[in-house]
Amino acid sequence: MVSEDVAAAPQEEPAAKEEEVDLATVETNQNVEIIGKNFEFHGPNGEQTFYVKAGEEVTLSLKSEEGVHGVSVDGLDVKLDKDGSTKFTPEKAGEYNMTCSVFCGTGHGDMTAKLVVVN
Ligand SMILES: [Cu+2]
Repeated sequence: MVSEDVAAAPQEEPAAKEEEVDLATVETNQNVEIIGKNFEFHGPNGEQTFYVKAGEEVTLSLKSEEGVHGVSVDGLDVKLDKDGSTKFTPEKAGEYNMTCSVFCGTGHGDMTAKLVVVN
């Protein structure tokens, strides 16, 4: 049933871009679990965007499965310099970049994830 005539069907692309998320109804999870690898961050389900509610405590945790990494949330005073967890309460809705806070090698700059705080 696989025909080369049927070129890429774009509607079945895996969710590489998450632009169509409705922030009013998006599912949030105050438990942000990040897995660090050489060289990427992702959640338990492969996600790289994490949605949390403003004004409620968030637990951010990092577990490095490969390499040694840290996580820093740009624009919020939140940082993990090694595996472990920390708690914070984001007050303002918005998008925050999470980057690796430990220089871990050639792919260090690729280690990003996004924290989206919704009201
Ligand atoms: Cu890193």
